[in-house]
Amino acid sequence: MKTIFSPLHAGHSDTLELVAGELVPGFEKPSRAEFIKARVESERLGPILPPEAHDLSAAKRVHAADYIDFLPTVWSAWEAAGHSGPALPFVWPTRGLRGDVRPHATEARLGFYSFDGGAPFVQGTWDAIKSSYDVALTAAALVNNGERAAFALCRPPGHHAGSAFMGGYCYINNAAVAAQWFRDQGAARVSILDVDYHHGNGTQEIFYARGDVQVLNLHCDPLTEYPFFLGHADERGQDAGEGFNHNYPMPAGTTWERWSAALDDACARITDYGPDAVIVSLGVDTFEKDPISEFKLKSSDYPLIGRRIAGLSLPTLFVMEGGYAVEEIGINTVGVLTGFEG
Ligand code: Q9C
Ligand code: ZN
Repeated sequence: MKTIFSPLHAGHSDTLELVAGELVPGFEKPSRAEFIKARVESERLGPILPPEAHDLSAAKRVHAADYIDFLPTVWSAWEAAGHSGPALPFVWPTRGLRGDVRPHATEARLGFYSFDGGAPFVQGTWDAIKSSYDVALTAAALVNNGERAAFALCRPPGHHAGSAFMGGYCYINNAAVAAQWFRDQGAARVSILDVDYHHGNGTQEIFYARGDVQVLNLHCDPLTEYPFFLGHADERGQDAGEGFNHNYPMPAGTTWERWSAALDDACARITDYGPDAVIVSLGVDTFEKDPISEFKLKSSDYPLIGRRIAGLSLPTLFVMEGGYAVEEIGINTVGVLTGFEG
């Protein structure tokens, strides 16, 4: 299959994140994408092509326009305020505070448009976000034009980004953008299968009241794992979306046996739903050696994921999400893709 990749991801670098009271180098770093690209090449998965530039209208189909318009302004406003290190929020309009005021200070605007402090901005962040969005749409177009599958090597990832919030290394929800784009091209129904270790809270929020995009999430139980405040088993969708959201929270320590049973159940639900296309939010932070995760999947399990997804016999778009064991991220990610190709 073809891979879409942009080198502009690399400008989103030297970020910081808060871990246990200390600011440390961000886990979501450029080498992730470079290791994946190198493995695509060494495994001869197929051609690696650059994205085509898109305007932001497809982003505004799933995100609030004011949120999308804010993102390109962050770094220059942060610099103009006299800062040089990564831009991070530290205040949020939580319960009991005013959600209707619009402060002018950049740190406050960052808090208004985020659910955590996990989406830092540096000089190259906007160009990376935009390139990741272009990568997703370009790969989606390949599938829409008849390719059986395509790989959007997106960086930064997207599944924690909601209609008007960033967080968890995510800014634009690339998988959600692609799902809506398929709908706008004439697909009646689309399924999003999120296999990242963390619950795709942004994706769920975007489609929660819709029946035309089915969302299935396999992840670590948010009672004990990030993002905590969404992703529980009783969240089934609302209004027109009732019954079209499915969460599979699993405990820390989960291995292939339990994880694959959830995958089988999710795949059966996709078949029952009968979508025109499936989008896989492909995180490989389920890996046993992932530095921030607690699942125990092995490298030999990843081709089996691809094989099971291929069994759906649907046009399939793979969109890169998480995975932080950089030495093995290429092996595991491309393992899914080669397993899919059989
Ligand atoms: N320092 C994705 O996988 N919390 N995002 C990390 C460990 C944030 C993960 C805590 C995890 C975000 C796309
Ligand atoms: Zn993740």
